[in-house]
Amino acid sequence: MSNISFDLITIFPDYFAPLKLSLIGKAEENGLIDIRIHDLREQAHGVHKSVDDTPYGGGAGMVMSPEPWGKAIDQVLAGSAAAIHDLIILTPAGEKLTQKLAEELSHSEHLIFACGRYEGIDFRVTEYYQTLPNVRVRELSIGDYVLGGGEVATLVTMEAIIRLIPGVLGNPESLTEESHSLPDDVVEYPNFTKPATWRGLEVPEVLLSGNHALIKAWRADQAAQRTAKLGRLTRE
Ligand code: JEK
Repeated sequence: MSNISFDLITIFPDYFAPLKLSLIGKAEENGLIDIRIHDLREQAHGVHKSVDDTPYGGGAGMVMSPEPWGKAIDQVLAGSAAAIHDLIILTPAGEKLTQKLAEELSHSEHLIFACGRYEGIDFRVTEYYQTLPNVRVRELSIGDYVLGGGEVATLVTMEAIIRLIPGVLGNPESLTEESHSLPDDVVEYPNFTKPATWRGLEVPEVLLSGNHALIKAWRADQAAQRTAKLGRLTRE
């Protein structure tokens, strides 16, 4: 059994309430994964428990100080028996999350997610943990738009990873299908279910025909049309 551990570090632990729900909640209940959430603020000192400061070199906004991050990450590392740790730092400047990367990360033993806020985390945190032989640091972005922090990006990344862990999905057939058509280069055909007529709209007749070869060809054609419309390249 895999039993991947996830440690999330954030100043907003409440963002992770939805991890109790649905697929991820079940995976944790079933013992397939372990999730621990850490409040970065607990590593901050002083009356204000401040975790940010003004940027060297000037500029707008605030930068997260390295000290609380170092303490929080060291504590997580000390509490883990894993041989290798993947430290994921979400940042708009990161490598784009892809299905291929999610697949790779689903084989990890221990994933640590650093969720920044403000303008992000002092870069020396990335630099320091890159020097440790048992830590793989990855700066990731979930897409080309600007979020307010790393929490939602962490939820997205975790969902993409966790559904790939053996035993998490009820129907692993869909995973086999996905491995042949990655979502970043092949677009799905449209789906229909009952009733056959809804608000005057009919389900395409071919899908009611029972002719599986014809259905397969129709779906391939629909997927190709949608793919072309998005200006993407179809494989084959
Ligand atoms: C982590 C803080 C907010 C907002 C500065 C960035 C170019 C300068 C940081 N796909 C994704 N989008 N956004 C994030 C993400 C955002 C974060 C943090 C992840 C921590 N923020 C923030 C603005 C800026 N600009 C764009 C111009 C920096 C993300 C992921 N993953």
